[in-house]
Amino acid sequence: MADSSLREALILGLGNPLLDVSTTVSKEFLDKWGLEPNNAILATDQHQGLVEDLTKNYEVKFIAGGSVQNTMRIIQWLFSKPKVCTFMGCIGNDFFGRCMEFKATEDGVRVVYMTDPKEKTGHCVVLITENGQCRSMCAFLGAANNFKKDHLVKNWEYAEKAKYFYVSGFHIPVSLPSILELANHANSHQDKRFCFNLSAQYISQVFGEQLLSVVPFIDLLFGNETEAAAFAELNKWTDTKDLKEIAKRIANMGKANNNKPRIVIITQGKDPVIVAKQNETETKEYVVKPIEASEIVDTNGAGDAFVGGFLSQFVQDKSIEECVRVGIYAAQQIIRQDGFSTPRFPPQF
Ligand code: 26A
Repeated sequence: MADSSLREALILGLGNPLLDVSTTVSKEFLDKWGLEPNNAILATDQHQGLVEDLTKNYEVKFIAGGSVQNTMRIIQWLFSKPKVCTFMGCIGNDFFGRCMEFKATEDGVRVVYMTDPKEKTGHCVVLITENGQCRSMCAFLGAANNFKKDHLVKNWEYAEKAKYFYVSGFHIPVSLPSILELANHANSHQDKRFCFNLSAQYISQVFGEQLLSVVPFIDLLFGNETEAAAFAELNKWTDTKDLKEIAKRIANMGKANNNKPRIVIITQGKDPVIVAKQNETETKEYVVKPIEASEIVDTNGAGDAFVGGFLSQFVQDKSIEECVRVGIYAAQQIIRQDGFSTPRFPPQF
């Protein structure tokens, strides 16, 4: 693949580094813990003992995860050059943290973790049901929750070097000041782009005000259909449920720098990917080539991989059509696998 435009530290990701504790469970297990089949939530007191119950009754896999870190890893899989992606987040001074560092580094990502010696590395319980079609995630953030802007400022050279920034909505409750620091930096440079993910419904539902404070800086916004609907509700767009219309409205929300028109990309599983651009009347739909249900092992991380595929082309100034095509390719590779591991074979798209 021609990647002459790629250089070290071109992309900077900020998110929660989490170790996934993943397995397939029964519907009864989900019900017992009050978990929905397809959701991502933060663990509460109600989930104390979940990991113990899980590891006692099921064989689990420990896999490096965290949504932004996954996206950075898949981008690196698509590039032959290492360290194009830098990733920041907070881990504990423990075995799981070091395992994750090893894994991400092995995948070619430069990790610039903050370490909190007082907290354990965060983990995320990933429960697969319905033959791999559904996944319920419950995150115990641990050290990931303690990321501080100081760490970003201390390592500002990576922000200076980066041209593309990618942050998840998941990080809003963790360090909004860090997000706004990056967002403002990208905003004040005409050649830089700030990319963001809606991440989960609860971000719009619980952290709506904070989310809206970031929106003016977002150049590229990713989300799925349920997250877009929750965001529409936050904006009280009660007159429509049409995703294309919602995408268009998001694209045209107030922007701090109108010289960089916003692009909104909404995925909806096997249904078409919707792309809306600020100031454009037409919203595009891109068909997803179906894959056999029997090929689907685990949909966990499909959204992260889609963003990775998309950005891998976007940073090379490819057309939106090409970005979507490679996004779908990456997502379909990941759902053929158990857990979010970068494939052991070179990409072919
Ligand atoms: C704050 N929350 C809930 C989270 C996450 C998360 N990454 C960051 N913050 N909840 C789940 N994930 C990650 O999503 C990936 C699949 O898309 C999981 O770690 C999993 O690897």
